[in-house]
Amino acid sequence: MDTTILRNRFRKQFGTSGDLYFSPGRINLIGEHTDYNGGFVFPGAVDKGITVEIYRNGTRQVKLLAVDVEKDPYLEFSLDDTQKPDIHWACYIFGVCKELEKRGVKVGGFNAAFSGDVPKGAGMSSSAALESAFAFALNTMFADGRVDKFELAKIGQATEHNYCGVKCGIMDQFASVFGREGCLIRLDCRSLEYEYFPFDPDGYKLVLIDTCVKHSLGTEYNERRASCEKAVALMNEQFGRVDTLRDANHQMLDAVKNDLTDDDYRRAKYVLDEKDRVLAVCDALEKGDYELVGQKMYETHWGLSHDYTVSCPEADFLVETAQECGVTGSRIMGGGFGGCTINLVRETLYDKFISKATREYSRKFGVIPKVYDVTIGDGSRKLQ
Ligand code: GAF
Repeated sequence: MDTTILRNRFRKQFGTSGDLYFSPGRINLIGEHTDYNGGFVFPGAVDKGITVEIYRNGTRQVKLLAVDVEKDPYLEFSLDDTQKPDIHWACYIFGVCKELEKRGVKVGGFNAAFSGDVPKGAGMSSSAALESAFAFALNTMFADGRVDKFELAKIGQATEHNYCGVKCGIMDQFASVFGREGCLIRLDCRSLEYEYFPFDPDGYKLVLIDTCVKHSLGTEYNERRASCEKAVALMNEQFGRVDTLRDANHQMLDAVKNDLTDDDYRRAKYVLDEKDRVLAVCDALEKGDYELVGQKMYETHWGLSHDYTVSCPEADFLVETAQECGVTGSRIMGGGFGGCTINLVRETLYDKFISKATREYSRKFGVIPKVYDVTIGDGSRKLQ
């Protein structure tokens, strides 16, 4: 990302310059809504993210400039405030300060400006990029990097839970902090064991198509999580030792079906199916069987659309178009309700697919979808 504008705005606002930190957004190949169910996910960091310029100001005051925000881009809060700010973007930074303090870090006042190139509301987790950028920077500045990377990811997640109203899992913050260039990460969200998978499928590309339907996670996302928790509680009552859907199987779910609403049942069923799909994709990747990977991506999409009900007509249309074009795999990515589809497409088909998808989408919805070629990049870091 070109930091010229950020640096100029910082200097104009604060009269000096500071250090630069960066954290990325993420993609996810497969394993959607499995993270808060103790399952596996397969994300990677992207080369787009949030850059923060920051320096200590020696007070208890935090002074913030959101360079990309038009309305109310400047805000201050005190580290002694107990109420979170009224402005949504500032809650992420307030939350990160509070969560670091809970873990014993003596955060001091600072001046910061931030800017990003990860599209907001596109399902690439710009919010995790923001949390991780500040968590990484403040940990470096005020704790000499003492807080480990696992805890930095948990700080971002706790910020979402406690200050932003989203009961998310750990995937987005983990991918943002732990990302590695050219690699996807197979993450076990129960144990947090992880493994880097070099991902450079010969003859294929990963491309995102943005429906431009902006989503922000909140009530509907939390309702999905609550459905899973209801199913878990019933199975735990009946069978014991069911802490998350990771501990359950289809037979157990069917045994409690009559005590669940149809929505809750189908949502829990989707998660159990997805759990199996992620493991099948791991095997397929090891064998270089990208056609099978793609088939599983389609299956995930239909599960997300019909059972988990987090898709939208725009994403369904893009996935159907991909299928008609013979694209290897396609599905809605991230929390859902809009944002991007992720597509695994043979290089020879790429141009034909992109032009058909953009043309037909624009004709149907009156909006030209954005296209982002995926480059898998590194995680949180200080820039030189
Ligand atoms: C959002 C959440 F933040 C993640 O934790 C995850 O649940 C994802 O939706 C769905 O897989 O990005």
